Amino acid sequence: MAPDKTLVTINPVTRSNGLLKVEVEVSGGKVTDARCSGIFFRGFELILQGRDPRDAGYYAERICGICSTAHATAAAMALEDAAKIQVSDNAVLLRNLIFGADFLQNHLRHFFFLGLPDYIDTPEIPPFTPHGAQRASLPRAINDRMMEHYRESFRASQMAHEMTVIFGGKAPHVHGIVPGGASVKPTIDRVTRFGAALEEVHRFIVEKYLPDAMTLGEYYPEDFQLGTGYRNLIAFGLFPKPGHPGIWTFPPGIAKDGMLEEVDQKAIQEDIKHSWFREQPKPENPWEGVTVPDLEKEEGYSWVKAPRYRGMALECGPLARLWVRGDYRRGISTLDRVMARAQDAKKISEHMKEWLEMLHPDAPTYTPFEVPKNAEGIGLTGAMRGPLGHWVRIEGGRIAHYQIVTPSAWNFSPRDGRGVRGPVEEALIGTPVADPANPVEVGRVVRSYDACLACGTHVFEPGRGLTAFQIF
Ligand code: NFE
Ligand code: MG
Repeated sequence: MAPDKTLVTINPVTRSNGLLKVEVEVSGGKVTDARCSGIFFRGFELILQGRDPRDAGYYAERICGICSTAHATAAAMALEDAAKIQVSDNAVLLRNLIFGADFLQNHLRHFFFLGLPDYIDTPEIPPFTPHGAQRASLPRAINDRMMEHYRESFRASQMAHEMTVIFGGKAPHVHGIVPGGASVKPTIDRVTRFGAALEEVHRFIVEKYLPDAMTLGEYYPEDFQLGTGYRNLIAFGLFPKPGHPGIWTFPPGIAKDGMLEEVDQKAIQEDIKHSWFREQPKPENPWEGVTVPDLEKEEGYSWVKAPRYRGMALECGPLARLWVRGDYRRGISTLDRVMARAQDAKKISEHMKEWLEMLHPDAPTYTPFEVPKNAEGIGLTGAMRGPLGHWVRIEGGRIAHYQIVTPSAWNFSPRDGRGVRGPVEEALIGTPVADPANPVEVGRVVRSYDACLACGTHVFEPGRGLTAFQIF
């Protein structure tokens, strides 16, 4: 490292899900290199081996407390693909509503609890203390109004969780999404309760969340220059359209150099050159890829694998998905991610109102699912942070192979064997850092991706000589 360079370690990055370490090299007041490390390993793909396939969703959901419904959905879809069954329209609607409510909960919590304290002057009381170098350029009245919305968002995100519970049974880690459909009937009382809560949450999104996100755009325009990254995006299809098998409410796609392409799952490979997994001759598609931890690997610096698409590192999240659908094309940056997520919440809540109207109290919600003796299946779905894939191979009626590729693995991947940085590592390059002792700018870029390292790493190993760092 050149003498004018400072190495700054943020560990863990606070106000994110799971344990993420970010190391940046700062030179001339800017980030010149970056490394993102997922610093815990949980081994869910290994835990699933040899189990009854019907348990896959229940185990996989426990990867995460914030996007558990995404894993329930992907697991159910993978098993339905293996069993070659189609779920009923009523089941599609119920699952979209359960999953949609979990999206709203996630986006509200991310904006108000995790992201907003980077932009407003917060009171000097826990959980906001100790105050770091806060950057608060908002007029006092606007700042106070947003703090008020911060408090109100507790109620709104709680109501979104309650909606998940009405059809999902519990939250997080719903019981209501099963291979074959949904397990809870849409009785009139449930539909009514869901509708009333949806109305209230939708109103909060339209009247408070979305305007607040736009206000940040007005007062912090410099953040449109921050965290731009590769500008290449990926989305999987999200929310199947009832009555239209294979068609999605939010379509899948790749935006590369501004051009849209279709997604081919066969072009996805996971590179593990810099991940703590046993070396393999080449990057593998999840059908061949395995999970064999190797903590002694010298080049390793993360428990996150590096998903690549034809060798490309692609960014994902609400911005990528709305970009592919043509709903948001303002730009690709830190603040664009924040604003697109707010738009996403509004659009999802509007779709949910339509789906609720389409539910039929007497139509079937479940198609009998039998575990196939030997079969393979893939479940691909959009999730809160981007594309999620589950790959399952069943042999002798048990799970023989299970691979999971999560959104946060795409975004927070380490370098690959060709030295290509992960998307967030790349996005950090050029970030101005006014005070290396308090690198708040780095935190803002990282948080715009709504990191979830619980999903990304899917044996917690404390220590490793890492320093704790508080950057609130
Ligand atoms: Ni734990 Fe998750 C989402 C999945 S990973 S949050 O969304 O899948 O990014
Ligand atoms: Mg995996």
